Amino acid sequence: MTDKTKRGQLSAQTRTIAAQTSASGSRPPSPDRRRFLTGTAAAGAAGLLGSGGALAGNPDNLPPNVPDWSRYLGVGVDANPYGMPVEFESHVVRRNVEWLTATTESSVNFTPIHEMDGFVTPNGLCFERHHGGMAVIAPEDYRLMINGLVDRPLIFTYQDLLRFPPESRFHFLECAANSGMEWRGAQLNGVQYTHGMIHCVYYTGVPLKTLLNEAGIKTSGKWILAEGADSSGMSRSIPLEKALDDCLVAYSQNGERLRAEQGYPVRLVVPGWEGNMWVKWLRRIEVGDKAWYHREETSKYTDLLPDGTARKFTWAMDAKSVITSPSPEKPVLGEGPQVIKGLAWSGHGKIKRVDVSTDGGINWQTAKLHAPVLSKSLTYFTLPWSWNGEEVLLQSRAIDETGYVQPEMAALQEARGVNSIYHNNSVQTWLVNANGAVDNVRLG
Ligand SMILES: Nc1nc2c(c(=O)[nH]1)N[C@H]1C(S)=C(S)[C@@H](COP(=O)(O)O)O[C@H]1N2
Ligand SMILES: [Mo]
Repeated sequence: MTDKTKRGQLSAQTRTIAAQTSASGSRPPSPDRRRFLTGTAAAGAAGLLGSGGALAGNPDNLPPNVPDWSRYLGVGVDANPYGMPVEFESHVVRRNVEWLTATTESSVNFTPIHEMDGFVTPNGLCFERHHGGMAVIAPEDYRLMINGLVDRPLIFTYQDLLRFPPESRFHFLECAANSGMEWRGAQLNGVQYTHGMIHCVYYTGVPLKTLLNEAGIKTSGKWILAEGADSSGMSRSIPLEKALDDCLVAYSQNGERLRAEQGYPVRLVVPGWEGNMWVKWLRRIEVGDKAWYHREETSKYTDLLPDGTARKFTWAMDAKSVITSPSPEKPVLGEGPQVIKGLAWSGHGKIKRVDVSTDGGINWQTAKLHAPVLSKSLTYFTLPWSWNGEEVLLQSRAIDETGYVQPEMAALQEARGVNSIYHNNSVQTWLVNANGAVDNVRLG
């Protein structure tokens, strides 16, 4: 397909998106914002990196005047016993899409990944996915039972768990439904909504293997059932091989105890595998000889193929990436030098390379991967870029250490049809308009 045909198809597509987005409630750029951006783009010619930026501060605070904060003492050390982000960053929050679910108890909100500098998600910004609301459990009321095909059924208290030698690791958690709205066409005009069902934190906990060995697995044991203590009592079957490999029974995230939203006091960490297996408020692990029947698995977290069969046991999340800036929430503020930023990840190991295209996938450049590049973790990438004020189509493509290449949507649809909701890891396209505004579009 030539550049021209791509652009031709795109215009029609972009119009549908604008129409769809107005109904989606996901903040389409308002006419005012577009005007503002156009003005900024013109001003940008005066020098993006110079003083003529978009932020016009209070002249009283700018040189040669001496601002208030340089003349008076600030508040003392005890003003904030638990520190919160500065007031000017109050727009950096989790958001949900009201029409997506009937209630907030069985619902989801989204991580503002366009605001992340680097690969670590701050605890307060980790997206939440609850099936029965958020359970709040006092540590003294917490128990973890291990039963089933074991030599010694055991019950651990919270304090018991803290006595085992811990392990700490960064891992991403991606809901299998992340980007699920986008299977049939561009839907949500924001990277927070298209890709924000993901977070990446530094977990500390006990290797699940340690606890299973304490209980002693009978030779007939082949699977575990992980069960949550929330009102949904969510449970999942996990093959014993994975349970003994790299799973953690985690009590910490980013150096502090888990947030209630993330399953305090204890959650299961299943590195690289889809989010629904990471059981929160973990109360029981049963060892069995086969997978349990889960009602949801006939309708949820499996992919319905064109021939009517379901693609099941698709636990590992395939390699994926997305440009987080520019994005619909991060318009281009002016011509000239700037940086394309994004995130890449793979449930199969480390990210080996990320390619970025500014012409809708015709030419590709290699982005810089920022250290550390860790297995089954988010990886932050950047690519310096200069915008000439014309429409461009931005894409990123991740390649992981197994050699797997993130697919185009066309290839994914050929294999899976359009009836899937889950496991959309296709290449995302952003259209940068001539005024700097950015839209979610589908090519071809
Ligand atoms: N007990 C319990 N565990 C749960 C869920 C739940 O509703 N209850 N939701 C699952 C799903 S579908 C996902 S995607 C992840 C979300 O984890 P988070 O809320 O930390 O983002 O938790 C999983 N574990
Ligand atoms: Mo999920």
